[in-house]
Amino acid sequence: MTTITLIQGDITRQSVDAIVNAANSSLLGGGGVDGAIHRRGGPEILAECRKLRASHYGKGLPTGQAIATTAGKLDARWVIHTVGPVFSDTEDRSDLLASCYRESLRVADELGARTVAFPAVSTGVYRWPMEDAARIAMETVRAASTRVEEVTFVLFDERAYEAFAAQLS
Ligand code: AR6
Repeated sequence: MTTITLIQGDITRQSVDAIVNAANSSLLGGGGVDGAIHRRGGPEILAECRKLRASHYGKGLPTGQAIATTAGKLDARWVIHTVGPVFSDTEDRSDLLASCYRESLRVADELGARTVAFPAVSTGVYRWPMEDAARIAMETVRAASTRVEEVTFVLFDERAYEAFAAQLS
């Protein structure tokens, strides 16, 4: 069984085996949680992202997939970078969002990570409605078969925290 914990806060401050980054397919950084992770983690993470891009993801990391780098100066062993879908009013991309959580946990298992922190993937720049994103995140993590012992959702503000908390009951 995986324990699910919710906290309101900054994911770059978490002490866990792996921190998940809501990246974009370029793997070259951006704003939001991605910017915060690279800022606090230092240039080592970006250097590794560049190498992975050159060796495996010349066209970018596809949406819904996940890859790992070391975590630089963060208090974690790894950063797992996943690419969430941009929300669409006309197309159901829920499977891609669920895939971010599933694939991140699969990578975590490969690494041997036991504690993993997730942000609310796609709910910022990518505009996914928070309540729906919370439902998909929780359902997917609950249904996952993984050796990860604790998943912590690190929600940046109260609205996000409340949306995830509503899914617990
Ligand atoms: N800790 C935890 N959550 C955070 C933090 C933080 N330090 N900072 C922001 N959030 P976003 P996306 C929340 O935009 O929607 C980037 O430019 C934020 O409030 O970071 O998947 C990438 O490079 C929101 O709820 O990611 C991509 O281009 C959630 O994290 C694009 O944004 C996700 O917001 C990805 O967009």
